[in-house]
Amino acid sequence: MHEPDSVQLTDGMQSGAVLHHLDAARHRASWPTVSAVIPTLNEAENLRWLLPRLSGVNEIIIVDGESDDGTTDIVRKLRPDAVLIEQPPIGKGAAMRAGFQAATSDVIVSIDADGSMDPKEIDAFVALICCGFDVVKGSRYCVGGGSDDLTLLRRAGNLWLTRLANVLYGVRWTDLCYGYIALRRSVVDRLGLEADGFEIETELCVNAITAGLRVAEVPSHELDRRSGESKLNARRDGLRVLRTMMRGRRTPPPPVLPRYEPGFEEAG
Ligand SMILES: Nc1nc2c(ncn2[C@@H]2O[C@H](COP(=O)(O)OP(=O)(O)OP(=O)(O)O)[C@@H](O)[C@H]2O)c(=O)[nH]1
Ligand SMILES: [Mg+2]
Repeated sequence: MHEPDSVQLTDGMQSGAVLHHLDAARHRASWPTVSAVIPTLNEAENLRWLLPRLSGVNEIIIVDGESDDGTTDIVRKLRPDAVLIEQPPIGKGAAMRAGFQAATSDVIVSIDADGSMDPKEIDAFVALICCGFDVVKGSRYCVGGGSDDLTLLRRAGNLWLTRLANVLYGVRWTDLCYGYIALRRSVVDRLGLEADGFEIETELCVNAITAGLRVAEVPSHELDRRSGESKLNARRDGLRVLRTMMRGRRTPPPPVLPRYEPGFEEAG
């Protein structure tokens, strides 16, 4: 993609339309490359739905936890160009961290393999990164978001944990425990991620705040898991989220670094 050298003024074309044309061309030219990082644990059937819908991303990174349902065979068949990392099933967090380290694009989008996150929403996440945010987190509870999937227990737990995060970190989030998240690859190392389990999403968001990064929410509609079983245990993983939040609050903030400006240069 390149900037147009000139724009032809055709009959009836107003100057406003020319500006719009130029603006659209400039935005197309600066659209970043995107890596999708997908943790998988026995998600073969769901990947049949997800992988063909990821045509808009530049790189697909699958981190598989030794699935025994043919997940890796489906990946090799449907997307032979995908980067496939295999590791023991330590947890979603360990898988996401491995995927982040392997990614090479400007922007990383983490997306579950179970078909609950619609790849059509990726552009909305990336657009906010282009506006200057470092981390863009999906929200099922802001206007325009929703969920077909949350049980009452999970909904109540997430609401309580989100409110606590807002108090502890001085933010006004509407949804804490949701894994549809985009981030600039250049900020990955500043996040200091260590979580192995489902608390990774919380760790990513609260560490972004303590590192002085710019975090935004974007509406997202969570669909039902298409098939297979959830690996999340609301009580056990909720407690891990809580511990992660408390620990993050006690950790002294890192030295203040200059903020990133919009653009996709490497972190210095
Ligand atoms: N590699 C790897 N992936 C995992 C592991 N645990 C979970 N995942 C993946 O992480 C993603 C999220 O897990 P889910 O079980 O869907 O969790 P959830 O979305 O909170 O639960 P549901 O709403 O019931 O689907 C899925 O793509 C899983 O396959 C693991 O130990 N290793
Ligand atoms: Mg899921």
